[in-house]
Amino acid sequence: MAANNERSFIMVKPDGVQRGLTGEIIKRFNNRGYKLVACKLVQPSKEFMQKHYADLSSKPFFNGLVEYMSSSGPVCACSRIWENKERVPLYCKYLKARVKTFVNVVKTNPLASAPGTIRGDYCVDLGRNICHGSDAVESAKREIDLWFKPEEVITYSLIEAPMVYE
Ligand code: IDP
Ligand code: MG
Repeated sequence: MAANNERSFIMVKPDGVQRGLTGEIIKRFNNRGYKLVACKLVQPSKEFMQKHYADLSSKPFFNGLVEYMSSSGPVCACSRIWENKERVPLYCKYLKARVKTFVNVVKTNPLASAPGTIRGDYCVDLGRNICHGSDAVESAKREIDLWFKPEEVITYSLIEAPMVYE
């Protein structure tokens, strides 16, 4: 089986952790065949969240976002590999669509998110949307490097892979 090993970064936000939805969110990605390669609970500082969301620093909601992400409880940071047999250029597009679709169908606002997606099923407000998913392979790389030490990202074979992939 030829597999691409592009990684995504997914994070259960503080409201998702506080509401006991961490397992549910991890399960959704597991069920679809994503391989979990890193996972930890973190209480990020404001400075850390400012770095994570640096490209949104000019937005009016930036301070509230940083406050929300750093003050009300831990977040659960995860990295996953979606193993498939597509060529990499195609795959990059695919990962973006896949992760964004799982989280929210490219909608940040939960009220606009389709039922069946994580945001569409579990939350209501824009500023309490329970889950982050990187929006591209490049941003996933940046986020994984920010959140994990290299030794925290584990290499292993998924025993069920031949049952998921032809
Ligand atoms: P995304 O999480 O769907 O990729 P981004 O535009 O990257 O959305 O924004 C990051 C996060 O900032 C969102 O998930 C949400 O928590 C928050 N956010 C985005 N837009 C608003 C807003 O207009 N008001 C309050 N919070 C917002
Ligand atoms: Mg985003």
